[in-house]
Amino acid sequence: MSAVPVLNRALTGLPKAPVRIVHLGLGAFHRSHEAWYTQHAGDGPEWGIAAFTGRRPDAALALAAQDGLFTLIERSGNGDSFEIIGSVSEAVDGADVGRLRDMVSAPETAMVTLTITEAAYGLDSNGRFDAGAPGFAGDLTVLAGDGGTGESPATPLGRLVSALAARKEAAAGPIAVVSCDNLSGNGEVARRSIMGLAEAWDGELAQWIGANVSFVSTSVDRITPRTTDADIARVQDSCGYRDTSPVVAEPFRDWVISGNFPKGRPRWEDAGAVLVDDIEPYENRKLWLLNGAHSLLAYAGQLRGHTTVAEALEDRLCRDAVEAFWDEAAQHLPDENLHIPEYREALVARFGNARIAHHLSQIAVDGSTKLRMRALPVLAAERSRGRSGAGSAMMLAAWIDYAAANEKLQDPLSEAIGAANGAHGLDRVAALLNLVSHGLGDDEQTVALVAGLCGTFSKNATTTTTAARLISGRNS
Ligand code: CS2
Repeated sequence: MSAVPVLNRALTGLPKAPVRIVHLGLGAFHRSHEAWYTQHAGDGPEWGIAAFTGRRPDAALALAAQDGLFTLIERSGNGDSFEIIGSVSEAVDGADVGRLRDMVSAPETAMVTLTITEAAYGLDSNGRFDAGAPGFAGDLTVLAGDGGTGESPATPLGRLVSALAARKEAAAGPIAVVSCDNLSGNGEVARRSIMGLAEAWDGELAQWIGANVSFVSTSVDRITPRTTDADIARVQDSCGYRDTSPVVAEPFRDWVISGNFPKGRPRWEDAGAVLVDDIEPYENRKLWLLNGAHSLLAYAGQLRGHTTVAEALEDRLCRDAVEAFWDEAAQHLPDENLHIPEYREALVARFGNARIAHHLSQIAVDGSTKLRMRALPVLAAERSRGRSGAGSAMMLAAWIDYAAANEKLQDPLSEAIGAANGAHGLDRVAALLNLVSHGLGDDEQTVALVAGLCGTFSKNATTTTTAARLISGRNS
């Protein structure tokens, strides 16, 4: 019996494109989204990606052993289809900051794209950049030592600022920084964080960045669950080669982009990406309706004993809470071009794709940062119209109950959450709300509203509970 070959370029005939994109955050989402769009751009063969991992080298080592190639398993409700993606020309351990500096300072490099997670931008509970946030203070000490200590920055943005300094030194010209994280105004957030770090380190670099770096905002979308051993086995059975790093995604994908690319970009629009002047309405639609519902399901669903998004959506209590939140959010998405009813309908179908085992625990991480963007804007907009905002408050209440049920959360504020959990009753709710947004816990009405909704998603709750009636209005 002949051995199963390992995926590689000779096997596929896919050439390696020259690197013109540097990416930070080599995870499954980058591979199912930007790497796919780049492969499908008409001029894709001219645009290779050098992708750096975040904290661990594993993903880079595994991909490098396959010449950067991986299989995208597109998983619909009816079956799987397989495609080899070849746009990642180089996969690098993120700790290799020397390589990052070399790549970013190459004149051919046109952009740095980011999927570094929302929490990595170092926003404080008022949404402002905090140079004292964990990690940044250490990076600034390392940067101030100018490498004399032999150490390198450890955060993605610390590494990027070091690499931008190399580009300035090399006089390699302007460049775009493109955030692909789920933050509203992500280009502007990236600008504030990168400028904040640069200003704290070297004023001349900050000036250079101000004049040479274009910060592009994007709204990204493709549901990408974690790859399992069964997925790896399925690729081998169906494709006849061994791939240690396939990625699974739903058929749907979307990319809305706004900003300038001073050194060009792939023709992503050939693959369906949309270039717009005003990205905010698209971003709000995606962040509130998709990501907001995801967070609500992540906490409510797990409290109810569910594991995946599809399972949680089947639960009437969770589904009603989602619909109530969507009703509220839709009030603040008035543009007809956003086609909200159709968008909602499509989301129900996407979430309901039970062949995509999208784990609620994966979505539940970093809640303090995510809820700031997913629940609070709708809550504030509702309250400014004199309405209760109970649908959005429900998301906060579910997170607060989830925080009580899980001793150690994966969250940039996990320690403070642990401390706040030590308080009781309204004080506890207020302390936790203050971590999502400083001052929110001082708003007595909001605290009372959220506290009144806590307990809604207990395992034995039914749709006839008072809180459920309060949010849905459809069961009363
Ligand atoms: C999810 C997102 O984990 C999460 O917070 O809400 O990763 C979501 O699956 C993507 O934004 C879909 O495009």
